[in-house]
Amino acid sequence: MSGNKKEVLRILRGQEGGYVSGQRLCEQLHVSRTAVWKYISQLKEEGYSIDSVPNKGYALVNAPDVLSEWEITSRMQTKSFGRRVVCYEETDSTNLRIKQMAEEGAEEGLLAVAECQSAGRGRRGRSWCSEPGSGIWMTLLLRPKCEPVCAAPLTLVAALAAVSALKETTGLDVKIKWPNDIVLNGKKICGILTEMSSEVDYINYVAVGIGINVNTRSFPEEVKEVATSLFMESGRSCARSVIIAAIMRYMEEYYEQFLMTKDFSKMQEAYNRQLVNKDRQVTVLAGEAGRQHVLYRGTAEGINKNGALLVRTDDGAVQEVVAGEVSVRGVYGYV
Ligand code: BT5
Repeated sequence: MSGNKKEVLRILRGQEGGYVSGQRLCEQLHVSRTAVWKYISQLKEEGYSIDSVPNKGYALVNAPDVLSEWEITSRMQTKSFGRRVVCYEETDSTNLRIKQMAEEGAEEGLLAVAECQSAGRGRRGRSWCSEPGSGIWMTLLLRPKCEPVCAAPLTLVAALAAVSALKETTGLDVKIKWPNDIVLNGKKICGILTEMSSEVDYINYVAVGIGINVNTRSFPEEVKEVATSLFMESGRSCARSVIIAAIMRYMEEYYEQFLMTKDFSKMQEAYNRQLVNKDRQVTVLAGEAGRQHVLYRGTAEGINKNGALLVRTDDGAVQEVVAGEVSVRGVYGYV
């Protein structure tokens, strides 16, 4: 059922505003005219604006900003990433959902998407504010065939995919703040939480969680200093499914590059071009938020092929900063 609805949407989208005859839909879907009419009616009830003209057929005029399985999968242009999507009206955390499905044997490429998370998570026990209906809260399941020590760059793969997709779909000047925040005008628009389950020499799975503030109009007190949304910066609403499909396309491409070398060498240059910290003064801090102390200051020169940030200190030495051990701030604030 949902498969056919997805196909109807996919065919109408392929027509780019033009009309598709009822006959063609029947033939492509191998169903009756009545069935086609039923799918069209259901889509209309869900908020799709579909024009029907006798002797011409159906045309998709407008799609609602919903995160249903058929809305997302009908836009997908990948081989496997995001071809299977599980959508939740509300869940605790899409990372937890993917981890559970991975334990139960789910395949690589499965994507979990939620309209709202009641327990959205950041790194190291921090929380992630996931307001209903306004953002993209999603997690992708990966099963890379490499040693656990090689997995660290996967979080940078996700950052590069997210920044490429956001640039392409919105035209906004989004940048990466090392290692994996996406920022716009000095504030955070997207965060990434990568979690791994592994044996000593074998990765069971990696859950790549991506949170993006898309149509958010305001933030709670505790994050409003650091957070912003695509809507707040551009004044425009964006269709979330378009962004999701673009991220999956880039993610699949970059992931294949990662698997070829088992490091970040093929993407290093592209990443450095998007790096907001590049050639800027940064402060490298150790310890948890609120109790951090300065280790040293220097100029960020970009990342190496393993994803470590190279920082040149005043005495000319170059330090390799490894994600997870320390955090990096601009000298005057978050970026
Ligand atoms: C992150 O952690 O940035 C990772 C966020 C990952 C969220 C996704 S949503 C889908 C999936 N399911 C989950 O449960 N998580 C993932 P970190 O670098 O630790 O940043 C957390 C900090 O960002 C918080 O302490 C706040 O200061 C700030 N923050 C919280 N919510 C935010 C938001 N919506 N937008 C921007 N900043 C936020």
